[in-house]
Formats: sequence, structure tokens, C-alpha cells
Amino acid sequence: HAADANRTDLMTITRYVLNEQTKYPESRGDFTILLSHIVLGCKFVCSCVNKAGLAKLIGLAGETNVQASFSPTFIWGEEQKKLDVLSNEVFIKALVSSGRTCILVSEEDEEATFVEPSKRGKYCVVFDPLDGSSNIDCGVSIGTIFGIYMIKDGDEPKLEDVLQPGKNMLAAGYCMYGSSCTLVLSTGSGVNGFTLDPSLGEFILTHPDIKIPKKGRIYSVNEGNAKNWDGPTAKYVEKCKFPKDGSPAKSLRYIGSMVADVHRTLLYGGVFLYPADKKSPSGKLRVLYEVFPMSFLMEQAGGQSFTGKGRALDLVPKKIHERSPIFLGSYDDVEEIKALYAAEE
Ligand code: AHM
Ligand code: MG
Repeated sequence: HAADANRTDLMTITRYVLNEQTKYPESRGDFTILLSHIVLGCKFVCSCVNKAGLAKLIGLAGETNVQASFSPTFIWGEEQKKLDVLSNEVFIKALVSSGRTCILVSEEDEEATFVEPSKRGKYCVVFDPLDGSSNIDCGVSIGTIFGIYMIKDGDEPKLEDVLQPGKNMLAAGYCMYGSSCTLVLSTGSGVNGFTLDPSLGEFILTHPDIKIPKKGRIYSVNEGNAKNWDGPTAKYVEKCKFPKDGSPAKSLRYIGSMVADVHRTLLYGGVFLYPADKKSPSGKLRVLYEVFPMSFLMEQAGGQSFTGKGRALDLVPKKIHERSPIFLGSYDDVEEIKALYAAEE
């Protein structure tokens, strides 16, 4: 019986990735090791996020015990925002100690980290350790986003190795710290979702082969910026609310955490947009560790991702913290946005 089999035959994320690797006979398990270090970072952050609200209470009562069980830099209580700094440190240390990385780019660090030769491997990891930080204090979902590139064996790592188009990524994913902790991953052959079983401390495959609906009924955007939008964005959102072709109006959902907004878009369909506006002509979201990984996942799930000019994964970033406008989601919905931008030219 399938249900019984599931209970005793657990498909953990490590087992899943090991299976995937058997497709590559030359593989030495390096990717599996790298991923297990990313997973460790996600589990740590998840555990902190789950305690963040409580920590504030305990912090007021007396901080000493709480601090002892965590890194001393984790200042509970007064400064919960420290969570993003702590998350960054945990990821950097886990990635360096994996022995499989050479360049790390984090949203938290102005400069890229070049791993010292004795700990060097061939993977470059770009990541946002804790995205949606304005949502921490009120307990709303936040997440970690990551993308992985590889340098050629034996090459000396240089910044250009991470200034590559998103289509060259080997893998991308995010972990959402929400009502449950969900890790969504693509290694270039589809998208799979894993949920943390806290009693096991393992991510278990719960959403195999995620495909985004071809068309959706939800649009997701910060409408507070509407007065500064360009023509095509304004027209598209107008169309969502007042469709002229007899189709039903779309619902609006906007959390303000990219991971949560994209996760819902992936599962339910629809579009997520962070367009350019007059005040921020390049939008807000960062190419390397926000736009690229999410675009990679969208395409792998059968959706699309567009910048207002072209395919998002074709962008070639010039700087590690570059920004880009982004429109991603269901294939047909993004197609409509593309048509509006094409008509503008
Ligand atoms: P952050 O890196 O400061 O957390 O900002 C990124 C977040 C994304 O998660 C989200 O999509 C976006 O900012 C929301 O921005 P806004 O508040 O302008 O709507
Ligand atoms: Mg961010």
C-alpha cells in the first residue's frame, strides 16, 4: 500500500539528490555534500525563526539561558533584526566548511567572499540568507534564497564566475520559514518541494515534480507604487482588475516576502511582479540571489520569467548586487505582460 510505503520509505532531500547524481557517473558526491551544508543552514535559521517571537518574551525575563544555547551573536529580545546577520554568518560558515565552494555572494555582504585555497571547491553560491526581513517582527513568512554556479575544474576563481547569466546556474532553490518549513529545489530537471519533519530534522519529499498552472487567477504586486509605474505594468494590473475579455477579475495577494509570494505563485499559479518604477528604474529585487533563482525555478516548473525587456535568465549581471525588474509566474499570464511591453516598443 502506497501510504504505508511512504511511512517507512522516507525520501529525504539527501536521498533524492543522491539518486539524481547517479545519472552522472563521474559525480563524486560533491554536490550532495554542498547541498547538505545549505540544508544545515536552513534548519538552523528555521529553528531561530520559530523561536524569534518567544525569544522576545524570554529576553525580557532574563537573557542568559537563551543565549547560552545559541551563538553569542544572537541577541534575543531587543534586537531581533540580528536574525539576518546571524543567518548570514551561519550560511557563510557552513558553506566554507563544506570544502566545496570557492566564491560566495550574500545579500548581507558588500563584497564577495573568496574561500581560502585549503577549503576550496568548485561551486559558487549566491544567496540571500534571510529575505523579507521587514516581516520578522510580526511572525510573517520569510525565507532563504540560493543559486549555484560551478567553475571549471582547476581554474582560479574570479568574480566573473558569478557574473554569469542565470541560465548557467546548476541549481537553485529557496527555503520558506512559514507555517511549516519548506525547501523547494531544482537541479535543472524539474522542481521538487521538501517539508521539514521537525521530529526527524529531515526534509522529506512532499511536493514531487511541481508544475505551475498554465494560467492563474492571482496577481501579486506592491500597488502602493502604482503612481510611479510605467505604461505596460499599469495596463496589466488594470487588466487584472477590469478584464475586458469576459474572464473573471484576478485576486490580489501580496505578502511582501518574495519567497512566500513566489511559493504561492508556484503552487496556485498567477503572477508575481516587482516592476521598475520612476523612483527605482531597476526595480528593487537583486538579480543574482533573488531574480535568478526564482526565475530558474519558474522555468523549471513550466512558467516564465521576464524583465520587461527579455528573458530574466539571459541577463548578464555587471555587479554582484545589481537589480532588475521582474515579472514571473504562469506561462500564459507572463505572455500577456510580454505582449504589453512589446506593444510599447
Ligand atoms: P529585503 O531583502 O530588504 O527583505 O527586501 C526584499 C523584499 C522581498 O522579499 C519582497 O518581494 C520585497 O522586498 C517587497 O518589497 P516592498 O516592501 O517594496 O513591496
Ligand atoms: Mg532580500
